[in-house]
Amino acid sequence: MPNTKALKKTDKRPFTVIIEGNIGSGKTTFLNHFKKYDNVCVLAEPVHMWRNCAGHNLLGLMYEDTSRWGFTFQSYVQLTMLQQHMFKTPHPIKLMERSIFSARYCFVEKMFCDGILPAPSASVINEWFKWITTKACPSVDLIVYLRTSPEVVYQRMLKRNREEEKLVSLQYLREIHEMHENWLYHKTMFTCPAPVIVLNADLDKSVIKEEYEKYEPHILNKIA
Ligand code: DGT
Repeated sequence: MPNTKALKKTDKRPFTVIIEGNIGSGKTTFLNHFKKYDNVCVLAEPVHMWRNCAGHNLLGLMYEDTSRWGFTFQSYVQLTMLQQHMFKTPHPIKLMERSIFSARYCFVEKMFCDGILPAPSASVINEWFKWITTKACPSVDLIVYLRTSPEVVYQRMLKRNREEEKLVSLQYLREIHEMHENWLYHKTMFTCPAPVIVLNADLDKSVIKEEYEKYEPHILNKIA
């Protein structure tokens, strides 16, 4: 006779939180803060996979020539994000860095609006996105928006000096900021798949811990 109580416990999907924000907004630092909790599964963004897809650095190619590689990159981002959404964990709380939603609503949308991603390519990504989000149902319970100013994240990006990001301008960060703002703050673009809490992520590393702790109960005390 199977232990139904135990089965139910492990079958239950975790309370899922996606951490969103501009490039350099501190998503990794936020996730690292929660690693100390035994009941939290922390999933970092698969940047290492984007940098090495069977030996190809898709992130680098996308920045070098977005018209040529944008579709390829976004297709792979969508796959790796789906893998993260589908990742099963026995932990009752799951934190994810970014999501299939920000990939579609911020990055793909921007490429399409800029005319960099041609309409037929955008349609293919969108059809996959619609199918995935309706049929595979990547459930999200809460969105943490790490809100920053583009000037602050630009300085952080320069400081961390990631090779592929040498081509990223302040203007690009301003535009990506606007996409996040319209989606998660003003809520004028697309729907939010879950309630949003907004943190001041401009704060310096030395004091940001207090900001995290202020919002910790929203994550730790709510189990789906
Ligand atoms: P953090 O911890 O907030 O500093 O996070 P980052 O900046 O390491 O992580 P993220 O996701 O903002 O960006 C990693 C790199 O990948 C960055 O150069 C932006 C890029 N990226 C992430 N997702 C997408 C996407 O869907 N499309 C495009 N074009 N770029 C993306």
